[in-house]
Amino acid sequence: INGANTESRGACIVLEGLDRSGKTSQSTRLVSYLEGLGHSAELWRFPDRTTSVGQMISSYLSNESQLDDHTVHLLFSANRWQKRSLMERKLKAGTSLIIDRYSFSGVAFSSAKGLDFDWCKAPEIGLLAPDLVLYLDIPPEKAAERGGYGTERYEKLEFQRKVADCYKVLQDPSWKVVDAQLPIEEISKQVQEVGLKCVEQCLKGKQLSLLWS
Ligand code: DGP
Ligand code: NA
Ligand code: NA
Repeated sequence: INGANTESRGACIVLEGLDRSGKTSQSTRLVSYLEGLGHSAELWRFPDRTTSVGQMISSYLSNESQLDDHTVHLLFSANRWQKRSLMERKLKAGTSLIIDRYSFSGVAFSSAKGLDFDWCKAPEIGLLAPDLVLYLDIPPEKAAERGGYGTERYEKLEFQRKVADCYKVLQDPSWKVVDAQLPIEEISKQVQEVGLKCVEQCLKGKQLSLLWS
């Protein structure tokens, strides 16, 4: 990426996991922790339901509209592309982005429906690659027990089992897998430790890269 070489920058940290795995609380906590240490950090989430594309996604998820699976996949991807340049600007300006779901959700949820894996990855090519992926690992059955699912389209045990299998295919050794069944404070501790290490590497000028790398 142009001009990124040894500039100090913010870290791009993505949290992934099944619905009800605790991503949202852990992302929020990580942002507070980093800010408490004096780092600039923002909480982001995908889908970003505030954009025009995000509103289409939102109405699909709440079953207010029906869309072909491929179409939905491309909308989720477009929703990330809508934010790409802002992401790059923020990171280069030194703000770390803690992101609740990203392209890995895109591939896991769509390939769980039976769409071709490589076809699912294709529209994500060229988006910024995260510096760290934190995977909150929870058995689908346990996630389902957590206060029950909401009424959104994907919040069904049978489907979440498939998503879990797809995440396993996507996982690589660079991911940090955290046991999401540990006490919340223990999870936070682990998340903070690797999160801070990642932020420090980026401050030292770790290069930004692109998906899929
Ligand atoms: P959330 O706002 O994190 O609860 O996400 C809403 C739902 O959408 C959740 O079940 C995960 C799913 N999801 C998130 N990103 C994508 C994506 O890129 N593609 C597909 N198909 N589903 C996604
Ligand atoms: Na959800
Ligand atoms: Na969530």
